[in-house]
Amino acid sequence: MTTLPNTEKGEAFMQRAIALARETVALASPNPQVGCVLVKGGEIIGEGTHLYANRDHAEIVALKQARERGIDVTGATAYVTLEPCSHHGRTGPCADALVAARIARAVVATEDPNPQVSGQGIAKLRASGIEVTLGILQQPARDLNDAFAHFIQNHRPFVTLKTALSVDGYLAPAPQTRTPNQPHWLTGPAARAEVQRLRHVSDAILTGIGTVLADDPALTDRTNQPRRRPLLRVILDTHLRTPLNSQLIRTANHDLLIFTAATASSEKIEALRKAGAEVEAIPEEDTQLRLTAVLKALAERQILSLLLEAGSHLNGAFLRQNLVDKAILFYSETELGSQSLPFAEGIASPYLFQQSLHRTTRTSFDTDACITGYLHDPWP
Ligand code: AOF
Ligand code: ZN
Repeated sequence: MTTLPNTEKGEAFMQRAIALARETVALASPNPQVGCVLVKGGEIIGEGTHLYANRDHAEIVALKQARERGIDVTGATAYVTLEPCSHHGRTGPCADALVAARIARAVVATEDPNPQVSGQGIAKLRASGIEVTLGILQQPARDLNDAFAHFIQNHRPFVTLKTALSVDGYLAPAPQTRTPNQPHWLTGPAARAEVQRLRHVSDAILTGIGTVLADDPALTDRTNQPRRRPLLRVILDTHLRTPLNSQLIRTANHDLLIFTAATASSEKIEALRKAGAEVEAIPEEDTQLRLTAVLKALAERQILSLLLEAGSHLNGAFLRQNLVDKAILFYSETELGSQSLPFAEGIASPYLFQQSLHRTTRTSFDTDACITGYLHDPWP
């Protein structure tokens, strides 16, 4: 008798595979987060995840674990959060390894959006007589790999705009009413901890020179959770005004990238490089750095996910150019008043903007509300 994969037990094994995949946050990129659970006789006989540093895919790790325990995997069921691959990349095809291992069934949460695989891994398994069930817990499995899915199809990072707003929809007090070099906090500690988590799940974070001068932010991932590569901190600074004594420069450690105009002064470039920043020229468009060129340069560095933590100007530019894929808006209970800075230049109200989001969720962090939603669905 075979247990049906869509029974509660089947779902529980897939839940376990998803939980395993979730643990690889910041350790799998630029590959997807994947988990695999091998089950025989109703028992888990092997488990695996993919860590980019270790090369082996999740299925291979799980097969090795079962074999190391001296267990024969013949006839087992593999629960995998992503379709087993069919191609030769840094490793051989997992579909072939599962066929060679003579498993009986595969339960797959979602197809691989990688055009080199998409459907072919499943086809390979089926052609070898392995029974494949597709789509168990598809949405939570996909949620783990939004950035991967977007990147592998569009060759551009998945951009998440994050902002903290007043209850009346403003980003910050007007500059003339503020103390320079000091951030103005709207949201509380719980929301700020969530922002740290958002930084942790991102490959890079980007802001503009305006925010650097106004807030002197560090833009670091302070979760103390392991990451395979440092969070790349990116500044758009057309005229190289980043102060040498800014927090960003003082904490630079092979993780600070300044994009500037081709016309930037070579002395300034030299000084910033000496201070530990990497400086790269980007073509201009209407006196601004071309954002599509910025995203292309980041893609070349294998940046799959980009967190935009910027001011009105860049928020507006990214949104107007339709380059934001997901938005996360925190609303505090504080009121700022109509003289304050807008959430995004050219966009009258964040509440109106929210109407254009899909798959919105509402949560709260103490007294702060959090609205998330997609502008583009990263999955095909
Ligand atoms: C799987 N299981 O655990 C992962 C998969 O260069 P490679 O060989 O590491 O291949 C990377 C591609 O393999 C990646 O783009 C995605 O399509 C797939 N990832 N596949 O069967 C895994 N991580
Ligand atoms: Zn694979």
